Amino acid sequence: MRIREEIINALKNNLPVVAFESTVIAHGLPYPKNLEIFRNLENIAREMGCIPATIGIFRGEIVVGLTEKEIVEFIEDSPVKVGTREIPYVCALKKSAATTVSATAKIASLSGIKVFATGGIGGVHKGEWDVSQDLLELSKTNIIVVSTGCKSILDVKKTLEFLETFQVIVVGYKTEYFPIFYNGISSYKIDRVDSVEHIRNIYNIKNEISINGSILVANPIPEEYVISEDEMKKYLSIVEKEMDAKNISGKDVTPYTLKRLVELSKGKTLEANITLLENNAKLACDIAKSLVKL
Ligand code: PSU
Ligand code: MN
Repeated sequence: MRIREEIINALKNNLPVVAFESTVIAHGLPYPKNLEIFRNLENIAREMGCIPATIGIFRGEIVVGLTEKEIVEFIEDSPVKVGTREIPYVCALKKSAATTVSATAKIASLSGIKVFATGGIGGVHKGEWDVSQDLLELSKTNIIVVSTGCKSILDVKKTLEFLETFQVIVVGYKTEYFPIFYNGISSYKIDRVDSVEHIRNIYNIKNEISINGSILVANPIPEEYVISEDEMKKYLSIVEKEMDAKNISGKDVTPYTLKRLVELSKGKTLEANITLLENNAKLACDIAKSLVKL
């Protein structure tokens, strides 16, 4: 594992560091917009006084803090998508791989990073058994993950029940309903927090009483980017039929769905995705800064 020197120094000196995942860049967003978004997220972090750490596997090496040059080469490598359990496999083959929420959370926490910003977490899919490693990783790894809840294609109720069974702390930032995108919020109630100080206190208490696992901070999508449930249903029924016909399953479901939604919505879901990623990056930075305050 290689951690960029700036990040090692920041962690040593108690400066705020925020991790970002690489699956959303490599598999969740179209090229070359994805590169622009990567740069945007890193710039937002810097403008807010934090050090960004984009995580991925680059030619067999786990990298915490991919550089601009590396991320370009990384995307050219057409990296596969890996959750935690696939990390050893791709490293042994010296391949490049994009890390999902599970893999990124695991690597970030191993390197001492406490806050991680993403778009949406994986969850329990509708229909036959398909449960993301993200959920299990969140129950084992000590990190604060800021996300816009999860996508409405998932079984939101079962996802929340899973998180409860595995004792993952879930809080809504300025909302008591679990957010989903692109519809805004679901009808499922969660605990509400209204400040980053509250999140910091929950984090400290959780650690004092040795509750293992993450805090999932669910940050809703801004109102202007909400797409109505009816409109989403229309797109999703098309995507589901296509996936059935093409036999798309397992880890290809999310990337395929994201790509088709962008096309079917004529870019609306892409705009929403970009905004929510930026929004989550900002909240993650505020949390990271609050954690390093003495
Ligand atoms: N949900 C999104 N956008 C994404 C992902 C999920 O709205 O980019 C990505 C994340 O990296 C997440 C992964 O960790 O997909 C989950 O994939 P799976 O369901 O195969 O575990
Ligand atoms: Mn899956």
